[in-house]
Amino acid sequence: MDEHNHEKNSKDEQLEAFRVDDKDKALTTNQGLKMSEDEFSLKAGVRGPTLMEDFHFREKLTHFDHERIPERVVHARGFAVHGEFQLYRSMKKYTSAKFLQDTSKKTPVFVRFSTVNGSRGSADTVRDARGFATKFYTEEGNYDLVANNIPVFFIQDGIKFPDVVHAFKPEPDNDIPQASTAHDTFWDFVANNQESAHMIMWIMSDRAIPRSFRMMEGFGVHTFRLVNDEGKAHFVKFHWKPGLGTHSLVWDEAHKLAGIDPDYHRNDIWNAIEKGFYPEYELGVQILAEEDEFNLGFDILDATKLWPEEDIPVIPVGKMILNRNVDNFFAETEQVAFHVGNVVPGIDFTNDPLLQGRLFSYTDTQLIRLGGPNFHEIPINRPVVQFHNNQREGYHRQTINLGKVSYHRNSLAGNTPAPVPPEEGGYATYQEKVEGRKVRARSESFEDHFSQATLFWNSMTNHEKAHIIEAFSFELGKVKSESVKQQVVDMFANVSVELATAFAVNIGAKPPQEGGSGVTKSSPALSQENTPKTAETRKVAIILTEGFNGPEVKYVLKRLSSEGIMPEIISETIGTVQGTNGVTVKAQHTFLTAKSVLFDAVYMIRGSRKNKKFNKDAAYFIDEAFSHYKPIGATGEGIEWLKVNHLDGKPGVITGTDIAAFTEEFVEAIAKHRFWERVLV
Ligand code: HDD
Repeated sequence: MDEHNHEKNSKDEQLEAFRVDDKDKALTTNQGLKMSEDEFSLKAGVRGPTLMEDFHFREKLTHFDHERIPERVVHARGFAVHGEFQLYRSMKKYTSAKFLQDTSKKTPVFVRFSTVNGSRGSADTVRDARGFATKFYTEEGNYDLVANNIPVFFIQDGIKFPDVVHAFKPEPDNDIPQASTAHDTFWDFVANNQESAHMIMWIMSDRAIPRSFRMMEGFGVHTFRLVNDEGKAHFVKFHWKPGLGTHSLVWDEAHKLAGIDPDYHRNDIWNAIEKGFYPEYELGVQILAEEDEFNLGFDILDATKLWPEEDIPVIPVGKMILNRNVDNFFAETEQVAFHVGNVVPGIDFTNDPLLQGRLFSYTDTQLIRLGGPNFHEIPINRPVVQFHNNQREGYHRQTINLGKVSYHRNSLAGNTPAPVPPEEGGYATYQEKVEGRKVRARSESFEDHFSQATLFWNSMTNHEKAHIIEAFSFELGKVKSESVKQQVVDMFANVSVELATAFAVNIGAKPPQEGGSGVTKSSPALSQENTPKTAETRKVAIILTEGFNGPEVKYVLKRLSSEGIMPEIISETIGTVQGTNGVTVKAQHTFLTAKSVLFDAVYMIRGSRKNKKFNKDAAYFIDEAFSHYKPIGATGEGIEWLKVNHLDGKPGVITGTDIAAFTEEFVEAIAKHRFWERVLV
């Protein structure tokens, strides 16, 4: 898809002014001086010493030496894309935010997805929460929804953020392990900070190994406030729901992908957008009247709690479409600066102590990361509306503010820039009544750490439960301290005795005698089994060699493409492969470049009788796909193949001689994604 087909939105137009195309241009220094030589430093004699005078050498090397900026202290590894948001129902009843009132407007957005724990160069598919940060460039200034793909958090108070991050980052003596929480300090933190129980259940679940950024939910986590034109407030939780549904990898697959394609999620979304498969997410809100603040059975200011969707439905209000990749990773993705405190009139905060901690941290971190107080002037961070105030100077200031006045109140500039009354769109903080004594303490209403962790467990299907047990067993299996392992078993006995017993046995700890939180309720919305499933954009590996059945393959490829499925062909060599009836196809891969974990399904057409290595690799490929529960299809000689490899007749293995019927069944299987019942075969 050619990005230039897009109509430029206001953000894109603004960015255009900063784009530079160096192609076909003369090489100059940063001072604009054309240079006649760029490969050799200036020397006294061709074998002599390099001269201090060489300004070109000095400039080139100095700039290079300063190319890196500090990576984000968390969410260092990320990937961002541009898009647009459009409302389908006005939220005027609840909020004066213009971008949530006008259904005819498209608001430009920039979204950065990230892992939390790993360094900038770490792998995409590690077990972790994912960041899902959206900057809305609204007509009233930037609004940032800095969300995660998990609706709750590890801790309840921002003052503990450095502790949880220190515990889950690599251990400080040897900087091991990278991008993994499978180590002693993390689990020691968990066992000794039991408010983490609910979030840990999510982290041990399939949610922490998403199949794609395109297939993740997003959650604002905190309870925020919406305030309408009359000044009336409602509590709100924000949700993003992906059009393709919420889907995951399996752990073995995620592990292998980390080596085979550390950029797996980057490639996935970049390629989808380049091919015109634009990811879509619906914005949803859960609304709670102020009068109901204390009626939910938990404290809505506690960030370890979600509002079950069956109790408070998620109202869909608009759609975000991501339709353009960045031009430059550093300029855009690396330099974008999000802040939970970037709000517009009609959106306000609550006293959630985690949210309050965040309100401090985000500006502070940009100051060190982006090197000064003017990071809002970097093109990707600029609002699409003008900004005017009396802030001046500082590193890298770009704006040339005119006149003598840079203070308020003044008479020389008619007391401008002037504050704007709320009726005319000026931001006014919601006048919440507060009273209390100054205390450092946890509210009693924040003390239940296990009920919702059990709710989550109760809501899982059998295979989801099995994955959680496997994840605990893996992570704690890597923990060296016997005491920490036992503490974690004892802690999670409060969530579910069944769960704690299962992983205690696997890790050689003592299973609990009793426990449970007494919660029997479940919330179907928490299980990924209840999310939409589709064959669209799933990747299918097509295995064939010379002499394949031309008409059949042509038919199947056409039908798969019409469903938005993305087939890629694997053969003995890359390039043209000749089939019967004059049909040729182009193979993109050999088994050297294609591994089964890179695909969602396999279609086996023909192996090679001559090439033993090819046959062996194909068998390994299909066997691995089978063990990851993926749909497998075969026609013609492929059917014999599956028989030899004892896979025919198994769940999700589709074969057929009637090619039309086979194709329909195979497409259906692809839309099912995984055949969990294979655990039993
Ligand atoms: Fe945070 C980055 C999301 C709690 C402090 N956070 C960051 C990013 C996301 C989140 C998505 C990456 C933004 C980007 O792509 O540039 N953070 C969350 C969510 C939280 C949360 C959903 C809990 C509800 N964060 C949290 C707390 C604190 C921080 C409690 C500190 C008190 N977060 C930061 C930070 C980061 C950050 C240190 C690092 C890089 C940055 O801000 O720009 O300020």
